[in-house]
Amino acid sequence: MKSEILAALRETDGYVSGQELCEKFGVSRTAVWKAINQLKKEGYEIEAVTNRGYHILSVPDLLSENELNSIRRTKWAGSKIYYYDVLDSTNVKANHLAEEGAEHGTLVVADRQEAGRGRRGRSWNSPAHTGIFMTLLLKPENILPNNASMLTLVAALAVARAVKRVSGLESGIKWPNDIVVNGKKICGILTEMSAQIDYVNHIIIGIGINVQNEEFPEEIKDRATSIYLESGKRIHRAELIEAVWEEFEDCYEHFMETQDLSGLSAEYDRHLANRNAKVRVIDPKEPFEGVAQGITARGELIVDTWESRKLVSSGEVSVRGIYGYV
Ligand code: BT5
Repeated sequence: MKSEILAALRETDGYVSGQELCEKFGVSRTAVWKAINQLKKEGYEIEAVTNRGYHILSVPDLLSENELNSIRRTKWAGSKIYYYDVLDSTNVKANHLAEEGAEHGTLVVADRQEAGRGRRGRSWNSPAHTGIFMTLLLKPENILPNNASMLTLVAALAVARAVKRVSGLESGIKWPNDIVVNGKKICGILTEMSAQIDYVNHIIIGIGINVQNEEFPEEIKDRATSIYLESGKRIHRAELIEAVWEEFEDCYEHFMETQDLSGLSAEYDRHLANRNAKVRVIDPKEPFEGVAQGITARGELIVDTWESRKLVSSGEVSVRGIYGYV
């Protein structure tokens, strides 16, 4: 009920009377009063004016289920939200939930991770009260395992759109899964899948976004940045989470129509940070250099070398700028 009361308070710029809330939710005045007090304890500033009612003055940068549910505008992403102050990794949790039967659209969010994961055993720096660490569970009925890796690119585009919408920052995508601002990483995406040869059990999309960070550990400070550091703005993490999944639903719909990126690749290319840049493709078999041109409808990076055009698929390959990280 707390999140419904919160939603009702947020819907209006003015006051909502206690009576209205009682009637709307079929509860007693004491129950409303208790819920308001709990919200205040959590950091919401709510004023109560005799004869007028309650009015919300400010909202804390919280990621609780109440907060997330009270601003939810998505159709299915986040239909069930699990929030934790701390987890080892939201991807690990989402995987467990998937195996226990959690539904398509379940979202796991944590304020801090103790073992945040990057790709191929790397780690993701996940301190408290600063970032977004979240994982969406997909149980699509008709997706082929070979197509699942493209979802990382779908999510990257959704994050780039959402960051722009909420903070005003223009970001680039460093193929395939990094979102960068001014050459530094603000977001990483880790997509994992449980599948048989021709059948997907579930897919989880883990997204980490640096939002309020003011500094980073020595080993990543040259290549990591945050929305705060780049824009000077203190945006609400919950608002950004909501925006990411709203944009994701739209991008995902395009993706599912064709099960490839044909409807999204032009927009992805506009965001491609290493477009027209010289890159080194760190292929364990045969590293090479060339100029990145864009992506194919299957999400491969098109790289022109001095002798031929090559299509790079994400799997085992890393791409680095010749003159820096991007
Ligand atoms: C990624 O891996 O970029 C995927 C990161 C996914 C993190 C999310 S958080 C929610 C969900 N739950 C998880 O456990 N994971 C996902 P990769 O491309 O391998 O990049 C990892 C590298 O980025 C590290 O080796 C560092 O160099 C750098 N790095 C680590 N933490 C960072 C941070 N907070 N910001 C920017 N760069 C970071």
